[in-house]
Amino acid sequence: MSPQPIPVPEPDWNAIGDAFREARRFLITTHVNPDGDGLGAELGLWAYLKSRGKDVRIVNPDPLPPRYAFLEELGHYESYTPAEHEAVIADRDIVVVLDISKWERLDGLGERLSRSDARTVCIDHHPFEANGMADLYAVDLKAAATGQLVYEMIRAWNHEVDPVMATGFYVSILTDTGSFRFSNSDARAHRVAAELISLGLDPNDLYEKVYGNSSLARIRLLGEALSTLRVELEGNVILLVLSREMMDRHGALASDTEGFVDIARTVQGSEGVGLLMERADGKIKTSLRSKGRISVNRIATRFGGGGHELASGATLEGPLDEAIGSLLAAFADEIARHGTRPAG
Ligand SMILES: [Mn+2]
Repeated sequence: MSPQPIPVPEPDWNAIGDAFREARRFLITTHVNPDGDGLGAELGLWAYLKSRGKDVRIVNPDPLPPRYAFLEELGHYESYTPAEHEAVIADRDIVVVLDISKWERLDGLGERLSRSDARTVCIDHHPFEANGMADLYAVDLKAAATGQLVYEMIRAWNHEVDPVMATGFYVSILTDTGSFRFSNSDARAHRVAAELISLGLDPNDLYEKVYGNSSLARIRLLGEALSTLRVELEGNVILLVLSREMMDRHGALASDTEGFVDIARTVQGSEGVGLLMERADGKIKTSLRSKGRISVNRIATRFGGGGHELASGATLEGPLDEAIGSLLAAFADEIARHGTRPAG
């Protein structure tokens, strides 16, 4: 028997507006390995709350990836350490969790926040699991980015969007749509982007800051990853495998691998793509993509991860060879669910 679908809590901006009005001290956070959407949504919400005279801190499980260092000129991002943040967390009225709806994806910070007395508001566009994380949810699976939802929230309150907020929201949409290429690049995402541009934002400048700024290590690692990519399951699955040795030899950071999986996804004829990266702690970070027929969210969920139907991720136990085997077995099951394509 398949489980009953869980009703998705649609955004009730009035309820969130009431909660925000009453509160003074805010903490904003997003998932581990923060991406452009989480970080952009945080910046926009941070700038909005500041403009309302609120005491607001962005505290994340991980530091800002170097690619997004330019956001630091606009907002202030903190990386969680228990000693430094205990007092901050203890006096918060509201915790706003962006781009994720489960504490597990916030590591130790999530564990601490789950014991906080603060009200929790979750704004997200990932498949929803009713897990009681938040007091108030705004989940919209059709939103291209969480930053787009935060923008729509602020506009629903008839508040002006200033250049800092606009930058955050645009970075959210730009990165979560893969520069307006993915299936979520709908009219609504373009409309919001157009509104942000009409506020004076420079799309080329932001594109260059996010994508035109690769470290040499990233490009060299990409070259090696592409020349060693593996074609598996009769051509249905492409794997990019990044061993610790490769990462270290190129001096690459985990954040340098962002987007590699989307390049591999362009290979014709495959159903899905997986990137496996061996972390310093021996665990294997994976990013998964589907070309449309299979659900990589279902695969990621098997390993305690998640995401969207066509783009997901999870962290697997090492060693690398075993993780490759487990992932391929999960891909094989998922492909079998949908039947194989006719040959030729
Ligand atoms: Mn997102």
